[in-house]
Amino acid sequence: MTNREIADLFDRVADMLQIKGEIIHRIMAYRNAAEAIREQPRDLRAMAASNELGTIPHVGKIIAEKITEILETGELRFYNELAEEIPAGVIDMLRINGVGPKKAKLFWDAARITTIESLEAAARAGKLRDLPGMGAKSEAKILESIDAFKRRASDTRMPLGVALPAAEAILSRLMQIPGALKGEIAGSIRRARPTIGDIDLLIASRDPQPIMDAFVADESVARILGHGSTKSAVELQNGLQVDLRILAPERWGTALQYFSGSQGHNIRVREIALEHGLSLNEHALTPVNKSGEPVGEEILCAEENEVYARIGLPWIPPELREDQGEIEAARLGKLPTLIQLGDLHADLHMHTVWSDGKGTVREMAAAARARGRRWIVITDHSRSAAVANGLSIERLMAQQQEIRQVDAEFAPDFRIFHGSEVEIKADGDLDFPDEVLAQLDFVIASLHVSLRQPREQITERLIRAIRNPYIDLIGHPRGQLIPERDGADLDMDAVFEAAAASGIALEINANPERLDLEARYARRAAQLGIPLAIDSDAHSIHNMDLLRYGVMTARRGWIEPQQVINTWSLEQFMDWVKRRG
Ligand code: DGT
Ligand code: CA
Ligand code: CA
Ligand code: ZN
Repeated sequence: MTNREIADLFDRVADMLQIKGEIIHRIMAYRNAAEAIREQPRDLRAMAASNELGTIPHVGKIIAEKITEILETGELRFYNELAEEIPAGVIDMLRINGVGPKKAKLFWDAARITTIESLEAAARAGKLRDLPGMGAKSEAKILESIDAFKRRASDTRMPLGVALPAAEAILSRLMQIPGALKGEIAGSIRRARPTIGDIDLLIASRDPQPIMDAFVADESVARILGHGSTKSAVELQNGLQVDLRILAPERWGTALQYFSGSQGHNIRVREIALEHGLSLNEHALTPVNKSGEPVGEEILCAEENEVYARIGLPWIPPELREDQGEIEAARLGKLPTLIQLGDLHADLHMHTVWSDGKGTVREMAAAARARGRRWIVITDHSRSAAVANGLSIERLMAQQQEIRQVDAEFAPDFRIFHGSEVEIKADGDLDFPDEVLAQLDFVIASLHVSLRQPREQITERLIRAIRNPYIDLIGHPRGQLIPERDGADLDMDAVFEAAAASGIALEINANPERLDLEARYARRAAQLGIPLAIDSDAHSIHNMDLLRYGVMTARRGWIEPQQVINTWSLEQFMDWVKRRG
């Protein structure tokens, strides 16, 4: 069994315990273990053999025993016992948005529904609406969710935040092998798509065999799908496919250009090459006549910029290569100067132990300073966010004292400001009154609850927050979760119009589970002159390193440094905040 299969099994155990109404503590033990196993790059079998299972977070003695049982017998008795009690289809129903364990049990007990298909049939026949706690509305919602589920099930893309670290780890191991001259992650990762179909690795070498052999034997590999001397493919423990191609260094440029995609971009580039009498493929440029027959020697490109230069274009940053106007901009010499991680001086959204974070104010500040930031804003959750241990007004004011004290310790080279991530409540009210907000240095407002309100209602709710002069930034504006939850049904044109009018900033939340605003919306917002912020939303020191995903997303959205408030000087930032009230 692969790590992923073991993780899936534990998730199913958690689902079953949930339907049985077990205590949350017991359910979370399996959920957390599943998540940690999915993120574990090393093969569990090897870790079990060397007695290292206990080094995996959330894997204690009981879980470790269960892993060992699965590895030795191929099954888990505890799971089998639960499966005898609960039909598999009832557990599948939990994957439908709006069907939690209570509803699944209700449908099973009261309506004998034990599969997603029979759930859909019952909803279509109008048989769910009369069950306790249900109605015509919730019945229609379930039908909608079943449709969304079917779309998702046919799409097995992985979040960038999972694929990129996996790709980096493998590539860095392969680059240690003598003879590996250049290496790069190509494909959709290089273009910073928020979800990834498969990983494409390229290596330049004159001696491919040892690198290929090491690749298919890598510790993260679960299955070998193909093993050749220049091209191989494997499936990782986490289910991702990786393609590796190894080529001669003099052909590096054409290969990297080709395998970085997108297909749409490449089609345009090939057309332009033909206008120059050149046929372009992954190996080379070849002079051709009007009927496309070769009329000269191959032109090799060792660097990617040579490919573009040969056809009269400047090098185009990979994040832009989606045929979304980059070819036209390149031809006109109007490509943007894209933002880079080093341009960010500040992180304006993070949590501490005061709410649901893991670090203290002092720890978060020290970690941010160590990462080269010059100031941060502490923005813990507000009082109605009870599950996130949101701060009451009293605790907020106590926190302010602590922040002022720690700020004095760090000033003047590094500054710590006091903010809040204020809930926009279901009725559209903000969680703190204006006179409290006025005492904070920088205020974020975010939607976390009732994200499925109808378009008009949720748009109006967000716009009310945007118009409040004490709010400086809207956090993760759309509320999407990658890969499983679409954003709220917002009228983004109306949101942008209100934001531009109020002068508020909108966030690109860098957490790879959010990446919200996503690139296309960030691009639109910036075109309208709306300032953006790129924030880690860190809940631990370690999360601060997620900022790079926000930068990747911003680059994909054509964002230049001055459009992002985290790149401004401290004076410029403080002036802007002061003008806002
Ligand atoms: P993904 O894997 O679905 O997230 O997206 P990509 O863009 O990584 O796509 P993938 O892995 O199928 O192929 C990597 C790149 O190779 C792709 O972006 C462009 C290039 N490529 C692959 N197949 C074709 C093709 O049939 N035609 C063209 N023009 N380019 C291709
Ligand atoms: Ca790919
Ligand atoms: Ca591929
Ligand atoms: Zn947050």
